[in-house]
Amino acid sequence: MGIERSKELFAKACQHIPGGVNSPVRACKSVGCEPIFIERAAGARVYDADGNEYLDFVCSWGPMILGHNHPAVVAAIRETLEAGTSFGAPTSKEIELAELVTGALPSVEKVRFVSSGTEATMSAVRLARGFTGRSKVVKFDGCYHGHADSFLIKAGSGVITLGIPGSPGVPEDIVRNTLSIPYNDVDTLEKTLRDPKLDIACVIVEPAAGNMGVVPPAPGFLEALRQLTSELGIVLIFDEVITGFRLALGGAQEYYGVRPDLTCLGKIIGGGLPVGAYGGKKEIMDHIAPDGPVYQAGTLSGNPLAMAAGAATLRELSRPGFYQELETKAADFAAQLAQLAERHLPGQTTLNRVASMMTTFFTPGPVTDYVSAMRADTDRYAAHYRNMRSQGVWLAPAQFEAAFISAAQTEADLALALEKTEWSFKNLANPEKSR
Ligand code: KE4
Repeated sequence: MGIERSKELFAKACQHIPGGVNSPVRACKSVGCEPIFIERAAGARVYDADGNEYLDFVCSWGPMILGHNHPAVVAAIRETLEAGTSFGAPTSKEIELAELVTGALPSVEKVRFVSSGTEATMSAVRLARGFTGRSKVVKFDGCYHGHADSFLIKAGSGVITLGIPGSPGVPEDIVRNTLSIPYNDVDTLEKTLRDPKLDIACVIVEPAAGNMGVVPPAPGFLEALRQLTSELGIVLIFDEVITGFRLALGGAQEYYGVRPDLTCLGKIIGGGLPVGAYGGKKEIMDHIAPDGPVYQAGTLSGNPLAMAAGAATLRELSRPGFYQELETKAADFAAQLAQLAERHLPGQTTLNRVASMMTTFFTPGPVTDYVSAMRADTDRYAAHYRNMRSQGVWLAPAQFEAAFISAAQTEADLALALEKTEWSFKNLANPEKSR
């Protein structure tokens, strides 16, 4: 499994691109190895620049729920490409994807397409502020909503944390309007939202968290969030960039039966091309330019190729039985994975799963929020990542991410992944013995 060509490419990339990558996590810094450069992908597999084959559980960080190069998606892109790539004018392709999104998500009466999840969440927060005339945004420790300034604040230390910049370049007066509180903590949530000194415009939440590793909402958490924000006239934003069309055709809001005021989408709705979206109640969305005064725009928003890829993907996801089949595969895989962990690393791991997204935390657990997730042994995760990649199984290069099951992975693929996992767990348990 030599990766010499990837190493050469990485060295070259580092001369021209910060860190040699266009998104930090791809540099594999937290798993102590160099990144592999992917040359092509098909179905459940990716192939690196040295010709090595990997069973893919990264799924491009979520979008590739159908697997790579699904024939229907490729055909839709090819057909659209023949007619041109970008016009800077409306096309019927945007209506097609908008109808699929609003048809799947009853809470989304109107939707605006953008080109990334960050654009979606950034715009949704601006809209909530414009609609309410208030300024404060409440988020949750461990939840990630993209890299817009107002989201890059240090995670709280378990209490209400007024925005402390989480990155250089983010001015204090920007993040002063963002509060971060613990996920799944209804008491702190209620105290914060009812604080008369805080003019809160919105709460933004990952309805099932994926960015501290997978952390499900505690029973009653989303319901309390919905009840409090409705009572207090606060806009509830579900950031469904990961969970949208992942947990169910109707996303987390269908899966958990809680409807937000605004929803942010990305990843899957682009079918592998750059798409983000935000949408929700008509009375709120009608505040967006050109109908209303809240400004948001984008040169490549609604790009026809991306719309076609997204629409082809959602049509496949709409097939009866799709999510049931995915759930059966994911549940069976997770059950066997947990058994292997208990056998070889007893009491040392926690497996959190929500539908077809899951994380093995190397900590006894339970993992229910940011503080408990941070107890994970990231060195052990790094060793597991390197083990699995050496065996041709490609996991997320960071403990605090999700592994994704795709429709393209077969029973045989998942059995192979479990076999390699058992080898790795044995190696982690007895590093000397299984060199
Ligand atoms: P993008 O701007 O990366 O398209 O989306 C930002 C975003 C917003 N909301 C949620 C819940 C997200 O998970 C993301 C992006 N997810 C990360 C991985 N967890 C993308 C991977 C990366 O940063 O390279």
